[in-house]
Amino acid sequence: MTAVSAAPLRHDWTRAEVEALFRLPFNDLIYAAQTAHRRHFDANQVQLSTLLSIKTGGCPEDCAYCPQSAGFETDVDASKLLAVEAVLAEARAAKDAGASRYCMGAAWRSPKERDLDRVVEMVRGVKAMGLETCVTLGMVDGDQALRLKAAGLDYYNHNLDTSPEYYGAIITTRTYQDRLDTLAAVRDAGLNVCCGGIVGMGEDLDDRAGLLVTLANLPDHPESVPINLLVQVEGTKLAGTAPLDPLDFVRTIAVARILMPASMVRLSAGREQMSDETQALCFLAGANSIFVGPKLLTTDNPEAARDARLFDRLGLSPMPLESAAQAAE
Ligand code: SAM
Ligand code: DTB
Ligand code: SF4
Repeated sequence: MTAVSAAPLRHDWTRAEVEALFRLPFNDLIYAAQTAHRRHFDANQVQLSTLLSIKTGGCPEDCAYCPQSAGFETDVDASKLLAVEAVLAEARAAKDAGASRYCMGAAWRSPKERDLDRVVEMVRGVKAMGLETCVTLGMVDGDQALRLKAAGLDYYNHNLDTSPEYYGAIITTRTYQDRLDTLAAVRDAGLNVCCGGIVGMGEDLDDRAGLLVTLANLPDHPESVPINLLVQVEGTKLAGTAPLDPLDFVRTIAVARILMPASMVRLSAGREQMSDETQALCFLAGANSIFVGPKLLTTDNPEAARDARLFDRLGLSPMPLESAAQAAE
């Protein structure tokens, strides 16, 4: 099935409208989300991405969820920026394992120029393998975004994480506006935007609505919207947070799909802790991208065999690179 055009994309959602979507009877919400999904995508294809931490831990930021913040005692060992060749070897292996997109993440507030030089080489090399490329390096300015674009970068990931109201309870070392400024720099450089957030951080329904309405009302919808379920890591400020009802997670995916129908909605962190049945509901609600491989950045992700079994049980197949690229057109 090829993508068909649908109603024009909206950027004028009100908070009340989005909260009302969250409160729909579950079946009505999922039906609306699946309908929107089928207007733009093949409902039985899911994009496979691979993630690599190219610089781990020791981060100066205080994000309350993050095991890589230097402010928390966690099991994460800090390491320096990897060598270009080491990253390219990992990317080759990911391609051989069937990934069509390769994402590289660094535990930085923002990249230093010398570090960016090396990341530019990584992007060039991964792109030359025919993989879609994505990096997440913290805050970037216009010049840095342009250098990454020139190297062949397809997507820049930078999350808003939560609603503007709840944000201050999660991060104090950079502002919501800092994040919006980075997103504008990325967009102005002609890069595709990958931007989403985390749920299960003790926020309420209004905050989940506030995150999604902010994303949907950006001048352009992010082409990729990662929805992470908090992975609770011992030692971080959010360890011990009351877990989110899995059906409220599914609702978040469904509302993201309805608000941003032509974007890739990525079922990101938290799959290792989720049942196969919850993941199946996420796909039904319109999630069409996942990270594969045994690790996210520092935490566990399902083993390849579990994902292969799940795809088999659900009759899902990996999305070809060309179909994923259409979402970014
Ligand atoms: N340091 C850069 C930054 O924060 O801009 C890039 C890497 S950072 C680890 C990328 C994203 O991972 C964060 O924005 C957050 O949404 C997500 N993340 C980090 N720790 C997480 C956790 N424990 N559970 C779920 N998502 C998490
Ligand atoms: C995103 O939104 N989720 C990914 C990716 N962007 C870089 C990262 C998830 C990290 C989960 C915690 C960890 O493994 O350290
Ligand atoms: Fe640092 Fe990114 Fe973790 Fe925040 S989310 S502490 S910026 S690595």
